[in-house]
Amino acid sequence: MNALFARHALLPEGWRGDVLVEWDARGALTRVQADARAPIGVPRADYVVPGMANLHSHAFQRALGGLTEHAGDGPDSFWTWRELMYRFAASITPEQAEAIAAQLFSECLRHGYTSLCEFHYIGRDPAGELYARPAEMAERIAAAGQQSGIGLTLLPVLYSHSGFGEQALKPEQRRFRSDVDTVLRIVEALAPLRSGQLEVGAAPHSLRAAGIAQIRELAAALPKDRPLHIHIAEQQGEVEQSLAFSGWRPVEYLLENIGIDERWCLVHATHLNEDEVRALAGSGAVAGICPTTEANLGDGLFPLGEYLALGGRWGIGSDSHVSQSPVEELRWLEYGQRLAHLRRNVVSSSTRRDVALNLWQDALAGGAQAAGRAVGALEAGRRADLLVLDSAHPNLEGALDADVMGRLVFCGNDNLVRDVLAGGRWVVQGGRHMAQDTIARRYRQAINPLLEART
Ligand code: NGQ
Ligand code: ZN
Repeated sequence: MNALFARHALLPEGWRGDVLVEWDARGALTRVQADARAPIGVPRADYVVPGMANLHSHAFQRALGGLTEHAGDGPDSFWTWRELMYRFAASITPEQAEAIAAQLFSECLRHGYTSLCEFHYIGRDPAGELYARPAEMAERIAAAGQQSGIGLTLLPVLYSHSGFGEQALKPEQRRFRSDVDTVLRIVEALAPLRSGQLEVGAAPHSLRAAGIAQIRELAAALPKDRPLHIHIAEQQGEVEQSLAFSGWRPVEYLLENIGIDERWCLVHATHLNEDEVRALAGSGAVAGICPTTEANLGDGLFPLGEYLALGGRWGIGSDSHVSQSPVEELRWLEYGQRLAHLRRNVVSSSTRRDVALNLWQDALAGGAQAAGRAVGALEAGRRADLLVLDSAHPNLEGALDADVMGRLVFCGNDNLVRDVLAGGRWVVQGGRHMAQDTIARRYRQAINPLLEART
């Protein structure tokens, strides 16, 4: 039956009672009616919230989680981590990439993400040649998406240089090499996969890996309704390189040279001056904040308070996947600000006082925009992506509407997501993903050769 009756459901206007939710065979919501009567035979739930959109992922990095936490000879940094990551990326086969992605996606679903943007840059084989099917690696991600049931936005990546000023790629970047034509070929090859569950955009990797002229060309050639994502200003080193090359800071440089608007997601955007905060907030683009990865890599803290005061849009990504939980990302996001500014309840205003609710709703809106898909709210016409919380868990005992989200986001470490509907399919029930065992078996087989190769 394509219906659910929720005693409490989080709708765009806030919590409502007795909500009847219906969806069609294609997985789109057809009706969301509050103050309804429960029809006989329709399953019931206590607390229902929209599934979260994950706006930034490199799926293969899931298999590297926990393996880069030993100190090297010198001071470790983002850049030394990157060398380890490149080494890991060097030999991954299409089969392994698919198995790792399926594992990741099933975990993301179990923790409450119902869609994900894959920023996908291993496009070539280990020798640096195109596969016989140029979209082979992206198609593997799509296949993993189907096995898991998660909604996807595939972002084939433009990656031509190793640094500002069109520096030649390094040998260890050979699997990533692409130009505007290759990216557009892959976008075209993926076109038949577009559906309610899958969209295709594109992503210049960074101002280091793509020149301004290339970015302009790609943005002009891609259909106007498709999302564009870019990594930017994640490290102070990048800011310095940008200044040395162009005289501009990275975000300033991008905003001055490319018409940045709602179709753009600027991933990280950690290091901003006041003018950049104002310009980015005013652009309508989404800041793609990835708190656990940014913490893991020692990036720094996004200036969230200032950005929110100017109406800036943002969402969350799990990026390198040291965490697969939106609760953990949102908690870190708020806690980082509390620690830096010695205050509490940062993501709030006099008219919006429920911090966890604000975190969830804002991340949903930004994540949906960055995904370029009709997701992010319990509302007719959007995807049927929802989470049923475990109302039998002690953390939800006696919960009022006003404290459900606070308990979900800020209390304890148990996963309160019990059932997950993604694109109109129940893909998680009782905390278990429908294909969890098969997916985990393939994952174990896939990563063993990679772990042996690692030195
Ligand atoms: C990536 N990851 O492409 O996976 C990047 C590192 C780079 C993050 N920025 C590589 N977290 O930016 O050059
Ligand atoms: Zn990234």
